[in-house]
Amino acid sequence: MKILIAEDAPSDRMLLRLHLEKLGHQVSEVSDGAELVEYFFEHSAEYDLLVVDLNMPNKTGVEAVNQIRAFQGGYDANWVPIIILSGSESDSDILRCIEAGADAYLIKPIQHKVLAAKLMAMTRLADMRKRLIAMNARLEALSTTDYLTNLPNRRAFEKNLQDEMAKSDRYEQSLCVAVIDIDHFKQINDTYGHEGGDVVLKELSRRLEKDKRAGDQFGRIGGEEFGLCLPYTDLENALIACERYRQLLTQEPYLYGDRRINLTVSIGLCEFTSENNQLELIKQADAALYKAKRTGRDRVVV
Ligand code: GH3
Ligand code: MG
Ligand code: MG
Ligand code: MG
Ligand code: MG
Repeated sequence: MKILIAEDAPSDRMLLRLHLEKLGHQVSEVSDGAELVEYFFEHSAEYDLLVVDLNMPNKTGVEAVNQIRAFQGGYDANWVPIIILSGSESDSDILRCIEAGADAYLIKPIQHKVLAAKLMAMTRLADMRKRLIAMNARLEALSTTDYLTNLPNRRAFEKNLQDEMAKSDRYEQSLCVAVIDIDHFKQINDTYGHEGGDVVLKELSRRLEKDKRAGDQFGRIGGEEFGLCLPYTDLENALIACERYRQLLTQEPYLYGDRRINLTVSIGLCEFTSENNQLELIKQADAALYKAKRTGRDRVVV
């Protein structure tokens, strides 16, 4: 483990360091509470554990721990366990330290075996936490990513759109939304099988992600339907962008084994105004899409 010690008494600090190093840990040290807070805020990602003396000048161990815990809540990726060392056996001191956010309290003089045991327990705590964070990140990715195409799914797309709408409102910037739908996709499935259809959906998504303008956001919002959010873009420029996307998706055939699949897409586009909410916005883009379908497909309609 990489351990940071905060201890004002030089001899205590040296003994502690030697002992921890003998146990195989890497140790750095600071000599008071203020130094601890300042140093740790800069280097929190580098350490696995803090060992903090209770009585120190400038800032006590409790004050330092309080500040560190206020700065990094329980879900901060750089959270580390903290052990307090103190000469005081007072129950209220123990309570104070744990309340401030310390995870263990050891009474000086430190018994080496007790310290080794606490280190083991703290390591277990830190490992469990790391695993929870990793699991949480995996679940988060699963719940926002479309399994087939790896694009944001409908839920994630709507969340991103909501955020962009709020920004657009606040900074008085234009924002456009489009729905892209593959024309006669059922026929593609009928001709090449569902697997051929899937290959097309994946390749189409890859093209969108690869050649999208900076800031544009896509999501798979239905079977063969994709949402497009164009921040900082007025209708005139959105039309140009959508026309470019239409060509990107339709100019080159899609390869399925040795077969080449040609397709067209229809795009419905609309502009966000502070009067329409998200639901209405997508509905409006859907209405434009319907019009594109009715008037011959293979086109962008506002
Ligand atoms: P239109 O031009 O009017 O949009 O016609 P369309 O055939 O594209 O529209 P329709 O809504 O009738 O058909 C969409 C098809 O998309 C039907 C459905 O089986 C297919 N589909 C939906 N999700 C998937 C998928 O994940 N993979 C594959 N291969 N096909 C899918
Ligand atoms: Mg001290
Ligand atoms: Mg349809
Ligand atoms: Mg379709
Ligand atoms: Mg459709």
